[in-house]
Amino acid sequence: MKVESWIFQPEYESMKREDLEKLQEERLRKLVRYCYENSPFYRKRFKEAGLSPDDIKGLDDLSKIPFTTKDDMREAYPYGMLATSLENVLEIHASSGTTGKPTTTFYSQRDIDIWSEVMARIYASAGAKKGDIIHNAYGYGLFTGGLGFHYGALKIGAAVVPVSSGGTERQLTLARELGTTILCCTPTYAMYLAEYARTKLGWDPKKELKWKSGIFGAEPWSEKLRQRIEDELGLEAFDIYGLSEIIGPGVSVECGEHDGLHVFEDHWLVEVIDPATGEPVDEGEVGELVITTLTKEAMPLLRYRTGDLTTWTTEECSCGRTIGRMGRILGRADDMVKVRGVKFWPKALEEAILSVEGASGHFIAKIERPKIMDVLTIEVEPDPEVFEMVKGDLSKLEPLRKKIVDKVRNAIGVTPNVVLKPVGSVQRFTGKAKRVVDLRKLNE
Ligand code: DLL
Repeated sequence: MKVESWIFQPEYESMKREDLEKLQEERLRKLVRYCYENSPFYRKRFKEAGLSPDDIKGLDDLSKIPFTTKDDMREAYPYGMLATSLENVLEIHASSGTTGKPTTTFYSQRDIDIWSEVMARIYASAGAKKGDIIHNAYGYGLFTGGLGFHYGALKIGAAVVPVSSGGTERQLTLARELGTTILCCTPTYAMYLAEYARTKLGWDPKKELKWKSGIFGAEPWSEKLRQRIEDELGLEAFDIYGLSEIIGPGVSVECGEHDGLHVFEDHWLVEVIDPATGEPVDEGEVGELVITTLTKEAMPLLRYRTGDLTTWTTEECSCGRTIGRMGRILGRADDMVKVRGVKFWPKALEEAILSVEGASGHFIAKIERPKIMDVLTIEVEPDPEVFEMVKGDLSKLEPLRKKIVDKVRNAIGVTPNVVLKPVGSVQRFTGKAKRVVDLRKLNE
């Protein structure tokens, strides 16, 4: 199904690039002065770099400003990145901090207004409008997904069902009974919803559910997964990108062309750099995304290194937006796994496995080093229909298993052990999926 994608604020999303750059320049100058005057963190940074706000006159001076990193954010925990008085703060989010110190994000009223605005643009791009019923299955809580999608729905005047994550059967029942029209969740959860509807409830999801579009993000996902979700749920799937440090969801989204994600450049100033040297890469080349928050108040960030790898283009898009587009995220530099010296991203495994007919997208990959050599073992469930056909006798699916081995070997250059598992035995995720487990680290 193709929805009617529209532009919420053409005055910003479709402005002449010349005007956009002027606006960015003005906002950058203002922001730099604001940071210098209000953020103890940035004042110190500027002094250490021998910089004064007067040195930043335009976009060409951006590279004089030092990068801000996740480590800076961790060190500043809990309040060190705040650039306004605590009285102006209305909302605080924190990361789980499972790998080190957590990080915090602060929002003033102005920041929440910006968040609502960029999320409204995202809904419009995915064809949502007043009259729609938003099924918001992103987690509400410290994770920014739930609330970000909530604020955007209010802004466009759509009804939002704050179902949050988990309770899959209840989600599906509610979706059917209320007739929700737009699905918002992680792509892996969308796949699970489709599977659950089909196998556990015996529904044809396309008939029982009214979802016409889905806004999926918070984790890397492949074109193959998009195809599966679209085929099974009969909706148009849009990729959305964002991160808590910048705003939460709301940095960029696909339009109806599905040829990259439009970044709201009036708020987010983009650079793509070579992660090793910090130098800019050319348009179209892969590099690390760096973002400067041009308009934020409580926790503005200058040249924040996201760790996410992508490409960038300012070429005009046929949707009518003039703002630039980033490519779909390939992965994070630190999520890349190395097996027997070969590096790859989890997304490549997903793409390879889903390209095999009869394989489901439910898999978990484990990397171990029992002796000298790394061993990659992938546990994969067959599609429920295929599983049913052989009456649960997985030994009858040897050709399928071999096909998966071949596809993965061709995709990443490492031969995996593939083990087929009964349907329902591989872990399901309601939020961000973790499908590659590196057991070498535990044994080090
Ligand atoms: O995941 C915000 C969000 C919520 C985005 C809902 C989209 C939808 P964090 O938990 O801080 O925030 O995680 C941010 O997730 O740096 C990327 O590595 C990854 N990520 C987010 N969106 C995408 C995407 C939210 N569309 C981190 N594709 C980011 C690939 C994504 N990776």
